[in-house]
Amino acid sequence: MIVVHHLEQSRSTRVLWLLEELGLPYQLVQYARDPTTRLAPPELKAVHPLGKAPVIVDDAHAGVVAESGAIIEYLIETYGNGRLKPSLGTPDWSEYLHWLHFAEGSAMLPLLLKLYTRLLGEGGKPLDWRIESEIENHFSYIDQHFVRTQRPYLCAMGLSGADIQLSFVLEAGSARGGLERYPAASAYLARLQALPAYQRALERGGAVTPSR
Ligand SMILES: N[C@@H](CCC(=O)N[C@@H](CS)C(=O)NCC(=O)O)C(=O)O
Repeated sequence: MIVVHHLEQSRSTRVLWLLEELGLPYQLVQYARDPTTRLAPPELKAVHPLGKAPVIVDDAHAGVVAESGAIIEYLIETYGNGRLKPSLGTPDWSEYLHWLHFAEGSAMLPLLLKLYTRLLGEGGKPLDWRIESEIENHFSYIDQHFVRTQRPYLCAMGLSGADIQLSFVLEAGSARGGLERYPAASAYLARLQALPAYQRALERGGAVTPSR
């Protein structure tokens, strides 16, 4: 059985959601964050040297897989039977790849920079304008995608692994406040949150972000 190493209030909820969408059984190993630093506990380093979540262990095939985008691709390719991804070589497929990689490769960076520079207090202020303008850049890009395409999900085919991967960016945006400035992106997040498999992932793994 697939084992999911899940850190509370984190990106790893995406993996639970995907497994729920695919209807695959999985064993959940839960980790609590350090209450002061919010970092993962050292036990996660025994699973993967980076000590971060998510990590899965699938002894039937790959063994240990870390990095949420890789895990999503791995699970869809191994167990999806064509579900949750567009057909190879189509324009929808290249869009799928774009969004799948955009989430961690581009959109998370300014959010993380904001998190860290806030800890610097006044010292972080000179960077604020650039970080805020990059957050605006990425969120309006997502918002405008939905305005332009009028699609319910990122790809023309419907719900895909890219939506699951991008969901955490919007959850993080909602947790910091201000997501309502992007109405199409906000409505998209609400659509994702209403999906039954998403709800089941929350029931098993708890909230995605701390309550505001
Ligand atoms: N790009 C990686 C990021 C992994 C990551 O930073 N995970 C966070 C959870 S949201 C974590 O484990 N943080 C705790 C720590 O760094 O100690 C992925 O998408 O899997």
